[in-house]
Amino acid sequence: MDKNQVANLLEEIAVLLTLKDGSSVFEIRAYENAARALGSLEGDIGKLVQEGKLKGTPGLGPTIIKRIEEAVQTEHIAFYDELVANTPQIKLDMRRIPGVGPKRINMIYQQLNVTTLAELEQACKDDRVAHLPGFGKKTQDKILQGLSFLSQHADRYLYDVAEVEAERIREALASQPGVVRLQVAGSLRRRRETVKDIDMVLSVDDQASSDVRRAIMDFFTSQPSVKAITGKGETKSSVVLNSGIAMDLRLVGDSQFPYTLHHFTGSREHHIPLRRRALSMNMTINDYGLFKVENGKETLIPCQNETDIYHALQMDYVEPELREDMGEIEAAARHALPKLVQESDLRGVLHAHSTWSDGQNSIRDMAEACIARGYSYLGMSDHSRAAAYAGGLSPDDLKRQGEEIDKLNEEYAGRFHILKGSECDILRDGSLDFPDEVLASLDFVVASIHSNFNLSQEEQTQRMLRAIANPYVDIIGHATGRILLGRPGYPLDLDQVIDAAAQHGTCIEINAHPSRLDLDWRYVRKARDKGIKIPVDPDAHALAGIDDMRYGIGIARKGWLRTEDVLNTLDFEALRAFFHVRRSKK
Ligand code: DGT
Ligand code: CA
Ligand code: ZN
Repeated sequence: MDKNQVANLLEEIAVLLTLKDGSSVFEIRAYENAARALGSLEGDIGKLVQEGKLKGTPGLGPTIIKRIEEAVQTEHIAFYDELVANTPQIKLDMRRIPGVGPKRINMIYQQLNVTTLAELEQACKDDRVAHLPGFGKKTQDKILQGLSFLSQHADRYLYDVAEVEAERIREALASQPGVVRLQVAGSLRRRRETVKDIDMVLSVDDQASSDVRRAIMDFFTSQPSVKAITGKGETKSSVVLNSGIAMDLRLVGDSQFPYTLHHFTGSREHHIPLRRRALSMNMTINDYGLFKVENGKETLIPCQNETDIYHALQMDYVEPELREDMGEIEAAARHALPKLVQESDLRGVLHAHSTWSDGQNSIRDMAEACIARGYSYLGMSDHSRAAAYAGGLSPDDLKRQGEEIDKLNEEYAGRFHILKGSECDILRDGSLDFPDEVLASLDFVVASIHSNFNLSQEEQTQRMLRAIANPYVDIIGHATGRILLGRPGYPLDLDQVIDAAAQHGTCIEINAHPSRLDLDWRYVRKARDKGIKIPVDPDAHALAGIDDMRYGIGIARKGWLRTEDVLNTLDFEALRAFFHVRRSKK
């Protein structure tokens, strides 16, 4: 387990304790603090455990250190498993309803005697939830909306959660005798923001015996992360993992691998026009192969890899991220696909928080972490005063923070640069939380909505348009405010927002946090087509958050972005010039 997974597990323990009768507040806080402490720790957790270096870390008591060691050494925490087993299923189910926290869950459980979400829905419809102490009609409506959101997103998982699970199994399988090729397929390979299940394709030698195939399938279904086996054969096995994610493994002879990988990578939507193209060229394509059809007879067109398949169809290779039927088939046929941005193209980090607001690390620690990752700049953007819950800064704080940044920049003497910025709240009327002269004193400004989510679409759009038109707003942060699998974004006419951003030269970020991935990739493409520069921003609240940029790159690629479309692929001088020019134009 890596640090983030352990921290997540500790956080889960805190929540489960809250759901348990008679837990001590201190114990709950201890797990919350420990999760936070881990997030701000630099270095490999396995190594820290091995060298006994966790002792003395602020926020980590002896019991919790033991649990962390257990997690690292055994991949699980028995105390957590026990808590899960002892929590009523309906409480766990209710956790997935957007906007319902542990306190409400406990109240519903104690007072209403519901055992399923369907029963809870009925209780809302019978008006029984509104009458609970501290609930009311509005809360009841919100729960109903949450339940409907949930049923639309049932059984999907965040990309990062599925990726970790898939990678663990891929690594284990890769070392098995007889495995020739092995690759993740499906929506995970296409880097969708959420996935239903994990699809994997594995090949063995065409002549491999049944024994070899069976041994691989036995090994797969006996992995420690497998909770249940739902199907088992020599060509396909299906399991459910401990996390609840289902996984299919398909096993083929190596000559069939490219076709099968291509088929199960999808998407279904990509395959439809592709199949049409094949037919128009007297070919047919399925998971067994690509065939030339002549006089009703099919002959296999030999392909070593997916590139060969696309070439046989007189197309350029289509990256998995683009296989969504968004015009990639025609572009590949015209040899006009974009050369997609890569993580290694990123030169620096914009949109990050420090202990000045709700971040967990100092500016210096954040800067050092950026340097360690090869970046050459860090744009700090702590919250503004309206975000009081997040320790938002006053103009005076901002000035003092600027002095700290000046000192650090002096120390780094051009080796590394910290930009002075703010994640400034967009107020209800679309004005900004700082007056112009304060904003003008900064190197760059991210403007975000953190309040008044309930305005009408018209009001919310006008609010956003006003912020976009503000000459000191360089970047719009997490444009829609959505939390994947958590809550939909506030209502916004994104086409109007994109038009306005293009007109004013305002950037719209891809917030790389795996629960946000906001702007959505479908709109990233539209923004790019209008010439908007798009930074990939980690919105890091701790050192570990900086590593989220890779999820943002996945979304950038799904949005057809090239290096030149992504703002923070610019080097420091070019970035500074970019902000300078766009501000002086106003
Ligand atoms: P997901 O699992 O909902 O996140 O999305 P996918 O794309 O991974 O969908 P999944 O797991 O149902 O199937 C994986 C790929 O296999 C899919 O993208 C295309 C291919 N596939 C599966 N079933 C069918 C089918 O009935 N027709 C066609 N044309 N392709 C299919
Ligand atoms: Ca899938
Ligand atoms: Zn924010």
